[in-house]
This record gives sequence, C-alpha cells and structure tokens, in this order.
Amino acid sequence: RVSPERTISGNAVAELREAIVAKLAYAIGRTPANARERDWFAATALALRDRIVDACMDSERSIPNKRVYYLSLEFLIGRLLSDAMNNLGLVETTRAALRELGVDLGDVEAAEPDAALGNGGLGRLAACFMESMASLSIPAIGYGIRYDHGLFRQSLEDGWQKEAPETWLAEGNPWEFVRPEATYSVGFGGHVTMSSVSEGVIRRHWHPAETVRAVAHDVPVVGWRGRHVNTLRLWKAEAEAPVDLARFNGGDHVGALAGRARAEAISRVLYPSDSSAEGQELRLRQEYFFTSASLQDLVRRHMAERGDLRSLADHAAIQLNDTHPAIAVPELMRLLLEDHGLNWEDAWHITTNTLGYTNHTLLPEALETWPVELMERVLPRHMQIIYLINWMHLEEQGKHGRGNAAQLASVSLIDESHGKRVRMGHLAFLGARRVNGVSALHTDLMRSTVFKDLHALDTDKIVNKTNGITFRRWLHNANPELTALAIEAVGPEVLDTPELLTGLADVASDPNFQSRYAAMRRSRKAALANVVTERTGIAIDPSALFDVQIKRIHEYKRQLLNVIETVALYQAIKADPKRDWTPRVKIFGGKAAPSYVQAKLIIKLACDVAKVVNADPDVAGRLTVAFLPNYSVSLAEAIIPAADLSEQISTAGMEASGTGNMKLALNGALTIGTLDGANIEIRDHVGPENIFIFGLDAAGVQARMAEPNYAEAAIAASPRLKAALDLIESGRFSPEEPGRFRPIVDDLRHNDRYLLTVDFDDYWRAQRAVDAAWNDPTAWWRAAILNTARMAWFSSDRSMREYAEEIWRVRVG
Ligand code: DL6
Repeated sequence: RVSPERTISGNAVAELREAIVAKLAYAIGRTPANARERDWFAATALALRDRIVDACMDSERSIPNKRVYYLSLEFLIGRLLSDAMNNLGLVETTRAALRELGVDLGDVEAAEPDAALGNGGLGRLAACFMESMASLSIPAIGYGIRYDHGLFRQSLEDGWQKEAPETWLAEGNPWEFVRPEATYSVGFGGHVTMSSVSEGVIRRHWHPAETVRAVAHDVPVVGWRGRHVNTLRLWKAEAEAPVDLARFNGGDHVGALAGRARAEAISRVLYPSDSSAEGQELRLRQEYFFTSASLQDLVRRHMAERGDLRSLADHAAIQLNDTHPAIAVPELMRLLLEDHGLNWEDAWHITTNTLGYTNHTLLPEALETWPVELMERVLPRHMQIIYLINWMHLEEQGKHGRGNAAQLASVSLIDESHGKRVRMGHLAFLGARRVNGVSALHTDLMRSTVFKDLHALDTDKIVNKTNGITFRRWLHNANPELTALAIEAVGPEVLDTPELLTGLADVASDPNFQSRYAAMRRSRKAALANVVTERTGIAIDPSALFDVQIKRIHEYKRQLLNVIETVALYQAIKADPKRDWTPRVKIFGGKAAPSYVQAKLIIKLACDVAKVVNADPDVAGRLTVAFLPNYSVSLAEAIIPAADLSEQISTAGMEASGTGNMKLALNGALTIGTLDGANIEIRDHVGPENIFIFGLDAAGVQARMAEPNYAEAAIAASPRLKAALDLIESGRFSPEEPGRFRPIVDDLRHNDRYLLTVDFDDYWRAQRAVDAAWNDPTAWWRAAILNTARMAWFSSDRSMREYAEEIWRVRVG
C-alpha cells in the first residue's frame, strides 16, 4: 500500500496504539483479549476519527466565502477506513500499531461493512466528488439520506438472484456524529391558506397535515494529506412523537406506534433501482424529506453567517445530483417567499443563481415525472409554486413568438400526454443557472433530444462536465503495486498530481517495466482467482485473459451480448478444439433491480451458460465463465486491478458516461467498447490503437432503429449469431426447463430495442482482435501501460475543478 508517510515514527505508532486500545476499552467495552475483528475496526476508526476531527477544526476555523452543497439521494461510499488512513498518511502507522497488538490491518479493513447508500454510477460519482472536493479544499457539504438498509445483498440460488436486506448499521457506525441540534421539521400534505399583508400583496401559508423530523448524522470526509475536511450530512427520519400515548393507554399498543413507523419508513430503505423512475409515494416523500431538511439547514447557516438571504447566491452553490432533489426549486422559493418574506422576482433570481442541475440519463423510463394529483396531495404548496413558475415561463414564450401549442407543450413543466404529470427534469432545468451532462456525447444528446426546445431558449445553459473518479481510491488504495510502479517511474509527486502519470508513456516499451507491470497484474489476478473460487466454487486460471463486465444488470448495458458471444465462442471451440484458442475467463458481476424480470433472467442465463461451459472437458482451459455474487464497491476494488479486458458495450447513445470504464482503463485493462458515453473520450485519450471499438455509433443506432425488421435481417445475415440463439433456445443450457430462455430469444428476434443482433458480428470481430493482441505480450503490455499513463485526465479532481470554475464559481484551495 502507498501512503504519503515517508517514515513512520515509533512515537506515532505508540500513540496510535494507545489510542486504539483506549477506544476499545472506553468506547466499546472490550479488552484486546476478547475483542472481535469488528471491535478492532470500530476502535481503529474511532481513533482515526479523532485525528480527522483535529483536521476538521482547522478546516472550520474561518467562514469560507462560498460553500458547495451537493444534494444527492445516493452516496455509494463503500468502506471508509482505507480512505481515511491513506488521506491522513497513517496507513503504515496504523498497520504497525495494530501489528504490535497482534492484529492484522487487512482483517480489520475487511470487518468494515460497505456503506452501500447508492445503486451504481450516480451514487459512486457523488462519493468520488466528495473525496475530491475535500482533497481540493473546496468547502462543501454533501446532503443525503442515512438509509438503515442500503442496497440489498444479492445471492445466487442456482443462478437466480435473491435479495436480502443489507444491514450496515447493525453494529453502529463509528464514523458518524449525531447532531440532534441540527433537526428540522419536514411537512407533508395538508392545505394552503391566504392572507393579505398589505394592499395587493397576498401571502400563502402551508399547513402540513403531518410533519417528520430530520435529524443530522455527520460523516467527516477527509481530503488528501488531511489538509481539509468536509462533511457528508445524512438525514435520519424520526417521528415528532415516538409513541401515541393516548392510543397506547387505550390499549392499542401496536397502533400507538403506527405514526412512528410511517415517519421512519422514509429513511429505512434505499430504493434498489437505477435507470428507471420509481413513481411511488414513499420515494417522493424521501426526495422531499432530504431536500427540505438540507435547504432549511443551509438557509439557517447562511442567515447565521451573513444575516441576509439576498446574498445566498454569492455564498452558496447548490448542486442537484439528477432530478431526485429537483423539488429544491419550489422548496427554496417557498422558504424565501414564506419564511423570509421575499417577493417573487427576488426569490426567483436567488433560486436560479444558486442551483445547478446534473443530468445522468436520457433513457425515457428513467426521466422522473410525478402525477399532478399525487403532488397536490403530498406537497400542495409546491404544486402551486410549480404552476406559477410554469405560467410565467409559458407567458414568456408567448412574448417571444414561440407560443404555438406544440412548442408550448414541449417546454411546459406539465406533461399532458398521459395524464397530467410534472416533469422534474424540466423543473430542474428552469430552476438552475447551469445544467450539465456527464460526458461530451451525453451533453450533445441533451441539447439535441430531451432538452432540445428548452436549450433553444438559453443556449448557454447546458454545459458538459465529463465524469471522473478519485485516483486515491481507485488507484492508490485499490492497486498499491501499480501505484508503487508509477512512483518509481515518475516520482512520488504523482500522488499529488495525477497528470504526472503521463510520464509512464516513456517506459511503456521498456521490457523490464513491462515485465514488472505484468507481474503486478498477475499477482492481482491470483488474488482475485481465490475470491472467485471462494464465492462461486469455480476455479480460474490466472494466466488466462480476464475479461470483466461489472456493473448494474440492464438491457442497455448489454450483458446479454457478452453472454451470447460466450455461447458462440463455446460453439466455435467445440467445433475446432485443436485450434490454439486464447484462454479466457469471463467474469460478470452486478445486481438487477428486484422487479426487473428480464435482467434477472439474463443473470440466470449467464449462470446456466457458466455451468455447461465450465463442466465441458472440450473447452477446459480455454473458456471459463463466472458470475460473482453481491457486487459492491469493495468487490470492485478487488476485481478492477485484476482485469485485462474491460467490457463497455452499451448501445451507443444510452450510457450517459460510465465510470467503471475509467477505473478499469486507469488500472490498465484494455477496453472493448462502443462509441458511447465517456468511452469516446477514453479512446481520444488512450489512442484508437489501444482500445477495441466496435458497433454502431449513436447516430447509426437511431438510423437503424428506424428501419423495419432490423433484428430479423441481422440474424439472417449472421450464421454465427443464429446458431448461438438457436442453442440457447433449444434448452441446451436449461435442460430441466427447456423453454426458460425462449422469451430472451423471442425478444431479440422481434424487438431487440438495444440492437444486440445488429452489433453482434462486429463485437465478435473485435473480440477476436483482442485474442490476437493478447498473443503478442509486448504489444499488449505496452497498450496497458499507455492506458494507465493516459487516463490521468479522468481524475475527479479535474471534474471538480471544472465544476468549481464554470458552475459554482467557487475558489479551489
Ligand atoms: O453520471 C454517473 C452515472 C453515469 O456514469 C452512468 O452512465 C449513468 O447511467 C448513471 N445514471 C444513473 C441514472 N439514474 N438516474 N436517474 O444512475 O450516472
């Protein structure tokens, strides 16, 4: 492991050792003799937290000129111990302190549960951004929900995904501080009244039928070298009254707790779905709950520091991570109008100069809309404000001669095409000063598709901010061996300045460096092979090419394309077993939304194919398939450094950016991918000769979709694809239920919304180019090293600098 500490001092080790033992005794009530690994973890975390608090006090000594408030329904932070040790420069000190106590640091790290407060890319991005903001000393507070249960635990029972609740808080969370003094009331339902303040000025007042308390729980986020500490403030929902005493005393002991259960339900469980809108009342309550508490909190802070809300936009930048907090637009208006007595124009000016909105998807099923009827019932005052914003906005269009019905319908906040629904993306768009996409292609598509007409009204509003990843976690912590190689090659300054990684290009052809780079990969593959065998019982050979697809299971991400190619490869090997096939291990990992039937069937197919392929002596040693259950941030940290090939094969135009693609390429996996999301920018950086691109581009996808029977035509033109589909349909992989996968094949033949059939042959070609490249190790390792060298731009520090300059107008450092 790499750590900024150059030397470890005996005193520092002794001090930390004593601090850990004291925490173990006085905070946890254990002695070293009877402590479990979980206790050692908690004691170590508490001892380190003290150090973070010291740094935190420094960060908070003066009031910053401007703060960033990052509102996100998801923060997929994973484990925090290694981040904290690394950023404090205490990895080796902690290791030595624990060693003196007879405890292994690795075991202690493994005892920390993952904080899985997110589904995938969107939540992980928020976690990377928080780390980068702290490392860049950008004063920031992240706001989210402290879910009791994060993303479900996935097990595979005979290849079928089963979900169980995740319990990261079962033994408490040593990183957090409860802040009862930061508690806010959040209202729901009720009615609105009017009063006349003076002539012609009417004020409205919301009288919620129900209120829920939002209690702050703070997790410190320490930046690189401990220079700055920010806060992740997560809200827990509590009932105003823990028990209805009247009902209890009347004998209704269960009913007396109903109000509490209803209130606490808000922060109970993370909704386990990404890339599809939830549309349920509890979800709306979650969204409003954390948005309202966060805005109340930041308004209170601003008033305490500055005393006048008119200067809010000068001192606060509020970023909405997707539309989940889009209700912030009418909520901030409400607070300004009702609680602080501002007039509409001033309130609107402040709102639209304070908010920014990041869009993360253009998939129609993921664009949030809420039925007007539901909004009127749950948030009646907000609905009034939305109507007024919309009325003014549409009036404005009329004044500029854009008032025909079709134009107005397309920019209206209310979609009337199937019942009346509020378009949250449009609302966030109107309420924000800047709206950003997350890769160059995605941003272009925002301008030309979903937000086309809104974009025409203000062509400066949409800007691109390509995603990034924090190298501290995804290179330094996850891959210490590679980091050590980089330090040797380009100097220790690379830890502070990722751009220096480009210096690795100078040694990309050096045989000595290549062989050490290959040895690093080999050792990570051996470690991963153990994990795979432990968790699946499947033995894999570390000398084979590790071909990895790890991400949420979704049709647009096309794991199915990969599985069908696996079947075709299996058939090809069986037809010609004597050929010198490139040995390959296909590794899959990812969760499907529990209600996503097709995605779960794809997991089952992958597992059934694995069973047949792995048991067939004809392909032994050439092709192995493994589906690793319960994919998580921690598992990603083990898989990514061990990957040779990174599968980024979504239908072009559908993956907004991707960030797994960046983590894998940074660690030197070569990408096989489509011209989608950030893959395009990765190709531009690593060079087209160091990546395997295939398939239609976004324009090609649109054109092909307009053709009739494109899937039928593609299948007819590809005997290899037809044979693979026939084999799947024949029941060869599901002999106990021959028709199991027929729905998958039928869907491809008659529908194929994601153009698997159309891209299949080119994908096969690209895979065979991968085989050929693998058989030229000198060229392969050169390309891998060049990937690492040229991924420096994808650091989330770069993303955060761009946001700071162009969206938030806040100083870095
Ligand atoms: O921007 C982070 C991440 C992108 O890298 C992925 O491409 C994109 O799919 C993901 N979007 C979501 C959509 N959720 N919603 N709404 O998770 O964002």
